[in-house]
Amino acid sequence: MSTEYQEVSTSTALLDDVLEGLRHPQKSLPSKYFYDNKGSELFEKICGLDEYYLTRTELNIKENNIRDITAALDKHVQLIELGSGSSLKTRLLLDHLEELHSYVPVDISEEFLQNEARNLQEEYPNLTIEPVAADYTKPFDLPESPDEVKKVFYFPGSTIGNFTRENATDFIRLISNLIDNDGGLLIGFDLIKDEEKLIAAYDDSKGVTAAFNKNILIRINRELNADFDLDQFHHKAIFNEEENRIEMHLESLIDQTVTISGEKIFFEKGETIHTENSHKYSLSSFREMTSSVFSNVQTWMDDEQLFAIQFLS
Ligand code: AVJ
Repeated sequence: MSTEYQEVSTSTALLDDVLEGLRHPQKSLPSKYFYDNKGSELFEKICGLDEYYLTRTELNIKENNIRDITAALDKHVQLIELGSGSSLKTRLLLDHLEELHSYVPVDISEEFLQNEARNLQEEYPNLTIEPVAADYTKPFDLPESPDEVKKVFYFPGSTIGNFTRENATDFIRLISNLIDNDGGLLIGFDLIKDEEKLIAAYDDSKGVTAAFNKNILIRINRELNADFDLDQFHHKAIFNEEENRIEMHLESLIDQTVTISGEKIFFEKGETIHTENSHKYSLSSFREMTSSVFSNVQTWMDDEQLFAIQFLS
């Protein structure tokens, strides 16, 4: 696929997806559109917040178990990271994996991806880095590798939480189909815990998550010629007990009409746009999704059992 084609298809996809989401009775926007340049930056900020325990906990688990984890992955690996972001959390793996064949960061935010790949290449001059700008929720091409190289997909950060359980199951199956030569999937997911701690993580005191959530409206204003008034929408994080997930919403503070590429959308006061799901799992509910495609599972967790990393093969 040529880059040009991809860019054109990305902006029409944005318009289609945005209008589609806003036509439903419960308005929604796909969370993958958070990650323009500004959104990717804001997300990196979130990762450093006290309340956002996920990033540092996952990193601690990795640090404490790095030998076991890299031993599970084995040698001659092509490490394919889905949603690589700043690759910050990948350095530890890159430092410890033996005879790594190559590192393939895949990210939807092209500019961010290329910048990070360049920075990483300076730090790791001998590493083969092959960035792929793609929406990994859709089929995408991977760089060629010799048959004896093992594909290990790396999906950290509880990004799997963004999928509904059904979509997560499909996604895991899709990934397993891409693993030909006894590779595997190294994945991080967030565990069910008390509601207060969850809400704090998604409604932080500095308002960074609120800015992250609202940034999707700024993006739509810019890229789709829209006129969302940012002061008339309010960030909300709620815990949906039935689904075991945090939901982020943007609540309309007044009755208002917004125009997006010429189409008028009405918002009633109090009505929300559902912008993100962040599903939380138990080890058993997660295993339910993976057991039909991966027979082996190794698990690493922190002492408080806030977060889990698994290698599935
Ligand atoms: C990147 C999807 C893992 O759900 O915790 C952080 C995104 N949203 N704060 C998450 C996010 C609000 C994050 N993931």
